Amino acid sequence: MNKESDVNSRRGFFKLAGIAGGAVAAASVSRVAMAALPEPVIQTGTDTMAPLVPGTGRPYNPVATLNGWTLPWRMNQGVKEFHLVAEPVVREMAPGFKAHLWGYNGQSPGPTIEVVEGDRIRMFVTNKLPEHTSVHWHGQRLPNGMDGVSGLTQPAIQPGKTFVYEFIARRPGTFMYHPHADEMTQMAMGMMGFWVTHPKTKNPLIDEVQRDFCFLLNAYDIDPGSYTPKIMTMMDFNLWSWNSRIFPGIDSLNVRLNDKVRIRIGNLTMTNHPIHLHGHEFLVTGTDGGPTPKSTRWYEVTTDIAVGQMRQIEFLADEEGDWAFHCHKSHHTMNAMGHDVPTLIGVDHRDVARKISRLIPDYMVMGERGMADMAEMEMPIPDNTAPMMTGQGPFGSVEMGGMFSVLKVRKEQKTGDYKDPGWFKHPAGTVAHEYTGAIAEPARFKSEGGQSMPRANKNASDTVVQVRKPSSHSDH
Ligand SMILES: [Cu+2]
Repeated sequence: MNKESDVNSRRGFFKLAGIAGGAVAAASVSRVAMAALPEPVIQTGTDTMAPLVPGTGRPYNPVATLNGWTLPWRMNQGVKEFHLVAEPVVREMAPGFKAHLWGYNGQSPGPTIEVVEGDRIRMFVTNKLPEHTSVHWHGQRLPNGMDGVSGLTQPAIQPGKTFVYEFIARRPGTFMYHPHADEMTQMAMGMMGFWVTHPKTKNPLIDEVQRDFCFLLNAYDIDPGSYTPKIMTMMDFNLWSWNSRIFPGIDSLNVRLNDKVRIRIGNLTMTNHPIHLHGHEFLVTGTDGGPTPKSTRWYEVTTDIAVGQMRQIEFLADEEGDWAFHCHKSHHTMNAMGHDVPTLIGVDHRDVARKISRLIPDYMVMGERGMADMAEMEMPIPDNTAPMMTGQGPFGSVEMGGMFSVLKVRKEQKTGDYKDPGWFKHPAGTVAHEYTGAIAEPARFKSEGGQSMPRANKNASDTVVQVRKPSSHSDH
């Protein structure tokens, strides 16, 4: 995540700040560019870009977009001009796994838009998709005709056309943008992005923080071995992603010990995601509606983010370590589950699977001792399939995928440095370890206890059931 955007600097159009130095970005615009549309800035890398320190306009503390970037703008007589290009993109969702998506400016999700409360925004949107589109500025106060609902508030932007949206960013907060034209297709294909309006002056409900991250929850249904999402899917997604990346392809969130940290999370999937942080308690300080009143805040370690919602969480990172940060729906920390695959717990199928996969490329089986097997076996999987649960930690496989990352809190992390510090070096004697001493008989539950009333139609014999690992993936 420490690569500078060579695309941006090569063009000399905008420069991103150095990752550690906090150098101020220079914005210079050629005379040709001033006369025409702002040249679109395209980004094809998947690293978390250093926050874009504003070179023009009111100052603010920029956000870091997880495995993403902020779109540079140009100032044109006091108006901030951006150029979004809606287009097909290739997104590497995890190392070795690429998806053919739709997005903006070379990426899905699109770049984060950062402005300041009171800014006048002019947003050029060029449509390079094979069908019409529009952009809805989710959560914004704006003139009705700028709301981006094709058919209702504007004609759709036809392929090859450029539209312009113009409005004032009236209230500070976290917003999203996405098409409001053939949404089912376009959002299932990855068209979405973040928008942050920073406060103009000190706001009693918006604290200053040392780290400010943002990412979108999104989901795809891409068959093993294929490249393009299935757009009709409503329930059976198999790739649960943050900013169209899946663990272990999601960058860690790296902070300095005792940093105040803000994370803005938007949900543009078809289901809710209880997002859970280890080792710290956080407050929900904002929604898409703006900062929450202080009297409504309470500490949590999990917050549910419903469909179409944004939640902004804040905490003091005062515990050193590598803290898991993930969706608490266990199916959402898995990748590329085959649907309708048989449960084969108790069967050693490694050799069988290899043979079958030669005949049926999509064939996958569940692990014989539960799903943890899948992480360690060298399962033959079709080309371009996201590996299942392959995060490798310092102590072995993490057995996770999908919506999972790590909050890394370090004493020696420098202010403003977002680089990955590597694995936590645990102080001696602070890691759970095998116990080899004598073990007393453990206490065990002895009786099921009573009941509130006698049961009618009691069966002649008792029934005992066995819990099986789920064999399908359809009930989430
Ligand atoms: Cu989830």
